[in-house]
Amino acid sequence: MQPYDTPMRSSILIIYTGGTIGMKTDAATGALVPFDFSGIYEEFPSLKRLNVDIDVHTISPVIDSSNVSPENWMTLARLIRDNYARYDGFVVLHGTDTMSYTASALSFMLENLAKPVVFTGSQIPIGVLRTDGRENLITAIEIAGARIDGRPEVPEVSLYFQNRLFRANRTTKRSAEALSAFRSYNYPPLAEVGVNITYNLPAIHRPEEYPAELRIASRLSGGIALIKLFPGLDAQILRAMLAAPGLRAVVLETFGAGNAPTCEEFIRVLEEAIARGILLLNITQCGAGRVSMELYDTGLRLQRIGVLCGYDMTTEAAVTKLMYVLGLGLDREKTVDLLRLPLRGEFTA
Ligand code: ASN
Repeated sequence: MQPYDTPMRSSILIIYTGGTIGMKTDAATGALVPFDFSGIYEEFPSLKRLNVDIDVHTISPVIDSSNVSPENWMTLARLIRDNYARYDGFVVLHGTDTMSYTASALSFMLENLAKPVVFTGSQIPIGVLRTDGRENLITAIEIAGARIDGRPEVPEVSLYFQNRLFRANRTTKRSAEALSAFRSYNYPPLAEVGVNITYNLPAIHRPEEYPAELRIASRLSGGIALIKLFPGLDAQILRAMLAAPGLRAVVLETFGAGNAPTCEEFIRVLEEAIARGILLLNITQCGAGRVSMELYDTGLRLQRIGVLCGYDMTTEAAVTKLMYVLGLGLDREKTVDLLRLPLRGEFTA
């Protein structure tokens, strides 16, 4: 039993997958070499002052996140499931380039998650003096271990970067330069970090149950494509793309509030694809705002032929949601039903 006035210690598993955060400068050569996170307490002695016990698991081989694949996401999901009972929270260190894809995928794959899984990384290697990684890492650990009324403060998949905690499946990497690299245009931060960590409690999802075991997706579907419209996109080229063997679903990045050309040939190409059973999911190529297909004739045409509304979903969430939902192997009607529902707070209808 913990003494009454001592806050409970949390046990956190840090999963290091690769990316810039895991690099330090070799003192002898000046080259960037991998940082050994198992020596985390020696490197950051101040971590001992946090009320957490930390273990580190390094996924082998560590990768630049541009090489990440759905197989890596399965490995990550299994690792979290297999360690779920032993830890109060998880911090996933990941390259920033595709972090929003991995974090969005995990948000769908960890089906009954009731513990924090906080993704973070850095723009500057952790072993470089001016790194943003130290603060990102330490605060992510603190958030993963935080509790309110004996329950985890943020029991969902989140992404912490530069003083803000976001719902992971609402994020997108927006800068290859700024330290504040991520944005969540359509959902407020789950926490803002200044002198204190201020949690935005109404924005944080709280599960109805806190099951002891984590259920995860058993597979992710292939056959997903992403097509971004532009004025002058040739209908024949679009037809060829939609005729790709194995294609099952397409995220269509349209203009503004979900609009596309109304010319007959363009609409016919989309109609033919839908008739062949291909699912088309409409999201906007604008960062902020939403698809409302009934607003303009150019959107209404898409709605009438059976293009599905992606509301205010990010590209990352739309792609990984399709992989997850199609991977469930349900019939078309149930698949479409799940695409119309926010499963993990990934859109606001
Ligand atoms: N290329 C790196 C990655 O995504 C970029 C980074 O982590 N800042 O793995």
